[in-house]
Amino acid sequence: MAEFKEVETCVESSAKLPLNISEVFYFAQKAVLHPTAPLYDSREHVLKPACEAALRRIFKLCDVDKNGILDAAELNEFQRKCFDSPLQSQELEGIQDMVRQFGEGGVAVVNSEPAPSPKSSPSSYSSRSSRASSPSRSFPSDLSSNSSQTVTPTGKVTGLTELGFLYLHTIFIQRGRMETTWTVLRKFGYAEDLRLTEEFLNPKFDVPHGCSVELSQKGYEFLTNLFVGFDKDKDGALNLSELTNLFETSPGNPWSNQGFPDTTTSDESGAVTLQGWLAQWSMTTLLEHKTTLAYLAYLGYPDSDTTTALRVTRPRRLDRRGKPVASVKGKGKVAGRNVFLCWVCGAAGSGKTALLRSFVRKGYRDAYIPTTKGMSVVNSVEIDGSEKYLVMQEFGSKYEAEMLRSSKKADLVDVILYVYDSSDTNSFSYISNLRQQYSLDGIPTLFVATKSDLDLAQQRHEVQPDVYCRRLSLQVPVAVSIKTSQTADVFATICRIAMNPYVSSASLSA
Ligand SMILES: Nc1nc2c(ncn2[C@@H]2O[C@H](COP(=O)(O)OP(=O)(O)OP(=O)(O)O)[C@@H](O)[C@H]2O)c(=O)[nH]1
Ligand SMILES: [Mg+2]
Repeated sequence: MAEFKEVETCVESSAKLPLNISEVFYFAQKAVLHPTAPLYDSREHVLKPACEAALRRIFKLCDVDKNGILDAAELNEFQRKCFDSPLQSQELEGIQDMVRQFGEGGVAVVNSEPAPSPKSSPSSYSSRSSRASSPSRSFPSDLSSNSSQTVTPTGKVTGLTELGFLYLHTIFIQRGRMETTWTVLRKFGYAEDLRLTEEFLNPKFDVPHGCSVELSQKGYEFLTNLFVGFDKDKDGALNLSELTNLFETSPGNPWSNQGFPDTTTSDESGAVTLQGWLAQWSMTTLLEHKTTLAYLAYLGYPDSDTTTALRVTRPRRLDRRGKPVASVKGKGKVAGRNVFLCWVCGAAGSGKTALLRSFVRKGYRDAYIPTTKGMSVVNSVEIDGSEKYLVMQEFGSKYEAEMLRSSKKADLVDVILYVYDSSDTNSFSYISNLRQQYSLDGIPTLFVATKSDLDLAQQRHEVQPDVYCRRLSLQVPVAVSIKTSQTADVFATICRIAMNPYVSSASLSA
């Protein structure tokens, strides 16, 4: 076995005596189900890099309070998730002793300060121990317990560091307990190749056409806890380094090329607030719920089934048909939907971006920067005491027509906002043409006249905007000036329309 490292086990057996017959089958099965090779380099006596990386990631996910140490409660939760059985009392202590004997830095005193992250590779310690030539089944501590704190003689509470966690798995493997490490890896969604499985990242989740996806109560709870855990300076916002830490167990910030954090509310320094964080996830879930599902897996959602963090709403079509939906509080037709999508259309320079930016409380800019690629922002809006999320999208003049042409995409829109510049004579005809070109009448609609701080211009159009709207039985345009912060409660108005879609659809009267 010393020469041929690929040999997992050597068992002396005899069919005649008989000797070790069941052992032969046991070890043969084990070699297939819990192979050593992907985990451990038997020549160098170290964990293989992919295994080490996976275990480091698992450690981070289990370290709920993010102090760099797994304390008794965290280890017990880990134990519950992986082995579904309690730790024997004293075992926690036994584990720490074992880790201490194995190498330095594996156990640390639990305090409020984060433990320094391990710099040294476990290779520096692993070579001290050699792999047992035949696996033992006597190793008792598959970490399990009704967890007692481990306390040093000086009365200090201790726990396992990331390095200690790696030591522990090295010990398991060296003692032939590969199944323990494999169980842990599989419970955390890893496949044989030590990558997260496709089913874990992208579980089956059916969304009937026209329905939308929102976060469930459990989903919001998880994301709130995550936020609180990573808000190390307790200032109620996640700054860049806190966000980087949070996304360390994932491929990175999923919104980095979408203009985040300008897409949601943040504090003056640009750190995302809890409100902004939950709003951003509400938007992601509405627009691309598969990203949310993958990130729930990456970020350590506690259920093995991540779809419990989501819920599917009823189709918008049903809300748009039938009787008008009377009350916002009503538990009738619209009850349950909390996240709404609003498209913002209008001529170039009419003030769409300014409106979107003001919605997420970003400062007004005098300079005109035309929108070249789509932009989506989200914020919460309080409607009669309940909180709704409103997602507002602008596409840029190049893509606007394409979006409006796609009836499949338009089925997912709750409100179309037609924006025109009230100081520009040609602005209104642009949206009137748009409406003529595409059949968008079934979608609830609101007109907004921007730049009300400037002189009102007569629109070069057969009828003036007020008359145009009245003819469609729609509300007359809402006049706003972002420059002077006069938003006329337009965002709440949009939400109310989204919640009462029947009453603002032009098709009924056009
Ligand atoms: N006076 C005044 N100017 C405004 C107001 N809102 C926007 N603007 C200015 O109008 C110009 C265009 O605004 P944007 O919000 O970029 O217009 P847009 O509709 O997004 O333009 P595109 O992205 O090119 O389609 C900018 O220079 C803004 O500063 C307002 O309320 N009052
Ligand atoms: Mg723009």
